[in-house]
Amino acid sequence: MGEHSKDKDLEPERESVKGQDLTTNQGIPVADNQNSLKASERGPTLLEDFILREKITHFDHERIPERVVHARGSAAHGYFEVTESMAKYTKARFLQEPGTRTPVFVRFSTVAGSRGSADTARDVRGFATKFYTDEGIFDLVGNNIPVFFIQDAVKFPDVIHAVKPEPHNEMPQAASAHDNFWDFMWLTPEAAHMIMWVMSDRALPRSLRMMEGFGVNTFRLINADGKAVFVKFHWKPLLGIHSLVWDEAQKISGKDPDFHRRDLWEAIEQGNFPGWQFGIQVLEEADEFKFDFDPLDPTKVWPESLIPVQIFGKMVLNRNPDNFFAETEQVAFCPANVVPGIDFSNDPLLQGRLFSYLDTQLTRLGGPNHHEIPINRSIAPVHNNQQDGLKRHTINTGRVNYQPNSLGGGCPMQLGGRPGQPPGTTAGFVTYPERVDGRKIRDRSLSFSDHFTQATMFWNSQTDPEKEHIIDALRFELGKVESKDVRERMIDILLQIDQGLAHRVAYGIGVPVDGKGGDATIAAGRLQAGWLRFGVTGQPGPARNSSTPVRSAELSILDNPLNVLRTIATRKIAILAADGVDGDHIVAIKAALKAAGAMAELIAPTLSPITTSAGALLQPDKTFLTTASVLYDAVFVPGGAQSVAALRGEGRPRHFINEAFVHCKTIAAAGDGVDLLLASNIVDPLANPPQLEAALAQLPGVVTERSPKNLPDLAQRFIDAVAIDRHFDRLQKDRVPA
Ligand code: HDD
Repeated sequence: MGEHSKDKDLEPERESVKGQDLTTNQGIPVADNQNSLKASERGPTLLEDFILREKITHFDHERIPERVVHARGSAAHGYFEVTESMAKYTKARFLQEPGTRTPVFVRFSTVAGSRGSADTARDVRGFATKFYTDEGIFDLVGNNIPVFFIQDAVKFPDVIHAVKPEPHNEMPQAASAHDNFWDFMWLTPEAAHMIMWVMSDRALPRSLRMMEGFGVNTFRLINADGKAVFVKFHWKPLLGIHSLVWDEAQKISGKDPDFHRRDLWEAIEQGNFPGWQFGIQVLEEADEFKFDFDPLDPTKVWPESLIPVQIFGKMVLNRNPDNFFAETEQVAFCPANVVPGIDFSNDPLLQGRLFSYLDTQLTRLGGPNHHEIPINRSIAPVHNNQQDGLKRHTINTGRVNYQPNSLGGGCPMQLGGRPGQPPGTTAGFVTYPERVDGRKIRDRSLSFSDHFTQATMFWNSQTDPEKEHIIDALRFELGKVESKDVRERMIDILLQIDQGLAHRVAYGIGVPVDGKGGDATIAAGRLQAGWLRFGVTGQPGPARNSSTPVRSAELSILDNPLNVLRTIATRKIAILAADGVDGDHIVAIKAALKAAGAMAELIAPTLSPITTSAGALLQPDKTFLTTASVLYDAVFVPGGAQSVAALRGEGRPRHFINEAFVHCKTIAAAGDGVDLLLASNIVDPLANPPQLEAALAQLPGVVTERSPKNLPDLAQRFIDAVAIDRHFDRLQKDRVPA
């Protein structure tokens, strides 16, 4: 780019800052922001330089403590819309009328990593939604996994200490594959179900836009008649549920640590607004004891085959934040923020959460006034006599700062007990008058003690490829554990879930399970002895739940009813090309992809325009240096002998295809493009000497056309294959390491 065009680029910016002269924080105009005040040109800097001091002081204090969990996050604005009235279940005003829209701000996060850690770590994802309702803030602070590691909040600091980097050397970052985590896990049998979820592909979302959300804890809804029901909250993604594979996730951590943040940001910038359906599972109070899992136990799901999800609304995220710090970083969610018509259950995990969030925010956001930060402000007017404190922005007026008062006309006045109100009727938030009777006790209900039945149900509900991924994940995680005892005890835990699973993992991590080692009952005895020795209470009881189904389709990703609708909308397709490419192939495939809502990027050896065989110029979007196959959902290689010869001559394009193949992605080629596939070592030349090309065409998810007469037909076959997502049925997929 020449000097001239550079200057031109800058012009609009200069325009936009006209009238915004640089000032200090006191509004004093600044004449020179390039030089500090010195005693002569080469002399010392003067203390008097208030401009320098103010600027450096502010900079020195730019960092605030990161969240102790969920530090790494990405967020967006949007709206929630009621599609079906919820009046039957709740009096919450924002849920009454179909069509009512409520502004929301949603922050997604990983749990274990620091603020700067990579997006694609194996981890639970936070899914926290702030509803700015006209009756105040409702925060639904959930995750993308419907259960949790522990049943009682008193164990939260321990589970988090165990998963975070080990305290002596601060390693490993954003990873559970270390001794402390798995030591805690074998001593925490209630975590067995959650372990299955985090070892599954649920912990590797393809996109924040393609994952479910769950409120996890059990809440209550109360209707206008005062009738209460227990509920679980659900978000169901309109794009379906999709995941990465582990090798890909690890590589993305290096290639683009902002992978999920960028994906969300770009989708919204491009107008591809992500959406979710909002639903609830409802359990009548009368049915509290109907099932033999306890509905208050946060390590259990309510299987959807027993209690279906009813859909009542939808959420759309349609605006990126203006400023990351002001919004995404400073937002403060709290499960205790509920509006009239929504209330808590006695889930002991939820009860502890009600305390923790505001408490942690007092430190993180510097005092008791962080509700005044713009992103946290209620849109319903706030009137009370709370005052002062660090960082107070509100200027309270008048002399009266107490209630009840007569000098201020009684204002602000509570809503209950007003003159003329019939006794017993109260507006405003009223806690559900649940009857509580009993002795104070530090113990756990026996109904919380079946830790393995639902873990087994989760395992049984997975398809074969998903089971393989769980086995691989456990082999990876436990394979990194140095303590032999911890590895052995974890196999004992897995034996309580499924024998086959335990044996496969044991073999992978060198734990012998032959003879008595592989017997679930004997393993249970070893675990009991260990738990007793290390002071664990709340061990599993003898009985297994019987009303839990053997399997439930919504627990699988591949079998999930949400994935019935196969769409390639917003999927990213790589087109590999060099000089001499057949431009018609690119035009045809791009048009078809666009019509299907997908996005295509042209990848070439350099960013210089490439010339098609017909002499047209095409501008590449990326090069083989600046991008990688792991950042795409599928690959297309157009024809053009010269282009294909150039790509064959380089290592990177062949690696690109080979890697996409290993990750089970769809690969298509037209004309000479087929030769690049043949050169990429995805079919074994020794095993298939004369029929190499025929063998290629047999591979699931490989779409080829040597002499393409009907490009739209090829494009349609490509799109159909991309819509299947991964082709896990490929034989020998691990034969070639990528
Ligand atoms: Fe938590 C943050 C979700 C149990 C204590 N939690 C936090 C966030 C999410 C969750 C999504 C990030 C919010 C944001 O984006 O700012 N937490 C959950 C879920 C849980 C859960 C779904 C189980 C049902 N959490 C839990 C327990 C405790 C906490 C049992 C403590 C007793 N969580 C916190 C916290 C955090 C937090 C320490 C850190 C930053 C913050 O709150 O504002 O208070």
